[in-house]
Amino acid sequence: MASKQMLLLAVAVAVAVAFLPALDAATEHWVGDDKGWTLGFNYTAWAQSKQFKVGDTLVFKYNKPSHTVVEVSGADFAACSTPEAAKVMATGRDQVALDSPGRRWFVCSVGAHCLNGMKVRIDVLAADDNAVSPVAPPPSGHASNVQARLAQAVLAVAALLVL
Ligand SMILES: *[C@@H]1O[C@H](CO)[C@@H](O)[C@H](O)[C@H]1NC(C)=O
Ligand SMILES: [Cu+2]
Repeated sequence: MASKQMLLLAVAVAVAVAFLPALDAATEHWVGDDKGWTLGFNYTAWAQSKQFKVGDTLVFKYNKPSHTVVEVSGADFAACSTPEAAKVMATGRDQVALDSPGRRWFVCSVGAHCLNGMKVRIDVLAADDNAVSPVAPPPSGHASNVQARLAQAVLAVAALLVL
């Protein structure tokens, strides 16, 4: 009789499925994917195709002397200007932790690279936003989310037992 094992397996599967989306691991985003941080790439379109959340990391990869990464204000982003005091990252593999929700702007400070498209705006979502759409009603609190998932798991197990 394997029924007890089957039941345990069913419970394990149901719980795992119910909790999978909640485990939503932090993502390391390679800016520009395999193209990296370079000229001739549309970072606006790139950023629109991604979802950034608190806990994720940006990695700007490029040939070291050719480019830089500078975090700027929205106004400087729009104007492609970099303030004297701005911190210039230039290692060729610059990592930026997305540690709080909100909008951030990055440009390359070399020559006219920013004007030629080496600029990217990143909208960082709160970590527990399952934000498929940012205009969705505010998600319920984490605790009630867990309760809902537990209820799902119990229902799934019950359904399996009935079958
Ligand atoms: C980059 O992509 C965005 C979004 O798809 C688009 O609006 C924009 O015109 C593109 N920019 C260039 C320079 O092609
Ligand atoms: Cu550049």
